[in-house]
Amino acid sequence: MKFWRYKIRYIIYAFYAVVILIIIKRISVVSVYNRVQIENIWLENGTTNYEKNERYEQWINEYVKGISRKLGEYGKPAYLNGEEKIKGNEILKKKAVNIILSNKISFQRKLLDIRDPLCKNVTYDIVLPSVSIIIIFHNEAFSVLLRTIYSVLKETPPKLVREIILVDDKSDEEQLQGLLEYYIQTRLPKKVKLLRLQQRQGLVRARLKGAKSASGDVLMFLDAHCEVTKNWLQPLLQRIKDKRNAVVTPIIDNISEETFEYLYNAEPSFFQVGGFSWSGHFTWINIQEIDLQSKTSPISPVRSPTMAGGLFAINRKYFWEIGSYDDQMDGWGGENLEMSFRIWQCGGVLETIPCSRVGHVFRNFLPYKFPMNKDTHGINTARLANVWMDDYKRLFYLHREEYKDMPELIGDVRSRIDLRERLKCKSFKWYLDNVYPEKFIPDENVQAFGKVRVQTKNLCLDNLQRDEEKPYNIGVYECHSKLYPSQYFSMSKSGELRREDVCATVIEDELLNYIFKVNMRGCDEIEHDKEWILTEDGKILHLRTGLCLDATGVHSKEDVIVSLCSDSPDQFWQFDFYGDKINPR
Ligand SMILES: [Mn+2]
Repeated sequence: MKFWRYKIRYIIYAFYAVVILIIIKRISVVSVYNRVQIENIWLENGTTNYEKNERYEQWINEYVKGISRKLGEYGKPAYLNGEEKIKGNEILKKKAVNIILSNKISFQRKLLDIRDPLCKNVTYDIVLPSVSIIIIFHNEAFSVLLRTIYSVLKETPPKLVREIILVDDKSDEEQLQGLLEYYIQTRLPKKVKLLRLQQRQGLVRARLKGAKSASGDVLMFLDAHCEVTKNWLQPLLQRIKDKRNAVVTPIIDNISEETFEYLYNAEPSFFQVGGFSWSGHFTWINIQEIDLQSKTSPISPVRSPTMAGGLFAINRKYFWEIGSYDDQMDGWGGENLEMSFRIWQCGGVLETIPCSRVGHVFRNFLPYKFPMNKDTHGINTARLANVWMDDYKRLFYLHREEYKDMPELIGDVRSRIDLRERLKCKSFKWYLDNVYPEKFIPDENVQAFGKVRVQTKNLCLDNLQRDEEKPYNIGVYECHSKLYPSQYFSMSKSGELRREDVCATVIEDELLNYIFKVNMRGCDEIEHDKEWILTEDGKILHLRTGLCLDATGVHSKEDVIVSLCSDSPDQFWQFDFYGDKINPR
């Protein structure tokens, strides 16, 4: 008995000793490390370095002094007053982010835990893959970048993070030069690394540079204007550990570029996944019916046809095996759809993981240009269309005719086609059928499509260049000699008179009583009321009202109407094409 009591006591002593040793070691490592780093700075540039050092300290002091402790805490909206408010609005217009406000919000502000409550009961493996977090930036605001880094450091278990690799794509903002380096070396852990590119490379090549120098099991790409939330990384790593070919994204919440409010849907199970438009743009879409049905729990991974591109995690070796990026893509844009199609078509899966949530500052415009104002989004998308979209690229080129059959503009894609062959990737049709069955294909499996012409006149249905983001009325315009997107309509198998995402319904004109017009709105917003009948002789009849599409008395650029069906020649319409195949009537 006594013997055991002694033994326990010694074990406790030994335990204390180990704890104390660990603490001492930590302190000395930190101080030695800090000293070494600062000395490096002194040595860097000869005699002026001491001054520089002072100047940076002063700079940082001023920053810290400017921070207002409670501003923006817990993701609440923050506001400025007086002079600062005016300055903030000015910079918002120029840089698409309120940098004046960002500078006043703590680098380490707290955010709420907004995950689905079910996430709190999930346990993750004790051993998870390590991660290299890659953050590229070009002229990102210093405080926005620092908040991104701090939030990662704060919300991620250190043992999971092999390194944080910052890649500076040749910024010219002054604070991102020496000050940033000094700050990292004196105030951030050693695992935060900074790579400087000597020339502007654009998003793809900057990310590739970061990925090449990474050594973690998993690559986590993160934009430089993000804030991660509680336990954001574990669910992503767990999924990749369980499924090596899963490329995963968090739910991306919106951080307001005006107030830095952390916006999120109060219903935690509501989130969207990625789609695309035929013009080659990323869109947010609701979770598709097939994916809702196969869900086993509100927090299980959800398949996403595409990704927004800024934030995702991927097994590092898999990233290289599956073709990393198309390094001939310049600037910004298109690379996210390229990677999305490639992952799906070549045997991977793309998923949103509901228990991982990251806030991202969505900017209304890109605050910088690329050399020579190059349309990098268009060119990059043409590259991916040629490699991955097979015949469906026709729908992209409808929107971007200028790049059709123009290899001298878009560059050589041979190596990417070789990659597709080497990996034995599936067709784009397979992708549409299996991954994105809800994507509307305007010229397949439809009753009719193309321009819709009044049989007796040279007038065609036309969206009159109206904003398709909100409901609008369609009108008529002189028929173009070619099929342009503004005059492209389809009559779907289920009787929708529609365009890519918007469907026609009938409304009474607000000003003119008893005049009915054709209103376009999101097809999934209207459940009933979007059914039309295409008659043998060419009338287009709205089922609920029994009224017919009519151009009587309507001139070019005016709204088209629906009225009582009659034999008026202005109620007979002709589509360019009927049936599945392109065979003019
Ligand atoms: Mn972004």
